Amino acid sequence: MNEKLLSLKDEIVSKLDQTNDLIDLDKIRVAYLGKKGSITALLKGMKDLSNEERKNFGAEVNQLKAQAAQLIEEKLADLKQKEIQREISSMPQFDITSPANLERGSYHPITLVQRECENIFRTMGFSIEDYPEIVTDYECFEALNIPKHHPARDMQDTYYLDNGQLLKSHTSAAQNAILKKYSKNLIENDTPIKAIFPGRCFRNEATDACHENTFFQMEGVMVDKDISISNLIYFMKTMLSEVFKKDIKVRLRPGFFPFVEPGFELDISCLICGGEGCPSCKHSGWLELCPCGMIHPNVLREGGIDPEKYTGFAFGLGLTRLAMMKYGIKDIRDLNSGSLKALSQFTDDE
Ligand code: FA5
Repeated sequence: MNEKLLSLKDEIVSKLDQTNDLIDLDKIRVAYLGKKGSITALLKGMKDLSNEERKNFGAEVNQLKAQAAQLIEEKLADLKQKEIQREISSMPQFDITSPANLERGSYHPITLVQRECENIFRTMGFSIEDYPEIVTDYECFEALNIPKHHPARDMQDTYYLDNGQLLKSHTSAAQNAILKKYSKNLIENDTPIKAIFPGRCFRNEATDACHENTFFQMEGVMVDKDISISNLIYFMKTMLSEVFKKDIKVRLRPGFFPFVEPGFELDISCLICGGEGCPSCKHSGWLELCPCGMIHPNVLREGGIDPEKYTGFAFGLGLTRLAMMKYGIKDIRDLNSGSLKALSQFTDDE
């Protein structure tokens, strides 16, 4: 590689070494690989070179481009992992070694958070639905605008039974059945569909402090005439403010899920620093909590609802993540450990 390119590579490596922040990382990506980035400029400038020069130089610039992209990708994975660890370690302490209170049984932390969310949504007119853990490919994927071989399936590899059924990888698997169950009432009686459906989900993935192969989500849908993103924001904000017992600011960022359009990631203002910016929220003042969006017309249609007349929102709250944040549980694996020492710290007056 020629000297100029080598020094550019050194410059990128050194900048990446000094970066501890996703925003800065993106600035680096744009500065080198963006439309006006320096590596892109080198590629554009090749038109002025002779054929021979272009051949050698082009190969080297492309090599540098691939190396830079890989270095940035690795840094991104590293920063994301550190960010999750930081978020978890700055939570209130949960002591797995504290003596077990075996005199009195206690509810599991996820049960407590789930019941709290259910009560809040019930007061806002939502029904609570139960749904099987074993579902079909149609329920989990096809009805959600994820046909066979769609790349979105890669994110949700799960466990399959010999008969082709599978352990549901997300609570969205119940969406189609819920829409079908209530569509008649919506169309004939103008009764909006308002339902939440908490449930256990399964994914074939390596476990770590923040990922389990078995975890809980809570899905919610609302469908009616003229439902908009403002309704979604209102319900999420109300629910989160109740759960955390304080006013919670929320914001939406674009996110992709084939069953919503547009799709978002909903962030909450950081509970540790109150939105001022701290290491837990990578100094942005925000924490990622709940993917959501406006239900895709194909999904509404598949549920027997005319997307020309009705619109709706859906969200998929990570209930296990919420329980971890609320109770300051550092390692997700403690929740499935069955350890009475760990779990008996939670009591409920019910
Ligand atoms: C979904 O599962 C979508 N079905 C959510 C959705 C619903 C989007 C409706 C739009 C409309 P995702 O794969 O990001 O999205 O998971 C949602 C949440 O589940 C995550 O934010 C996280 O809190 C939780 N989650 C996902 N995988 C795991 C895991 N392995 N361990 C623990 N929690 C997990």
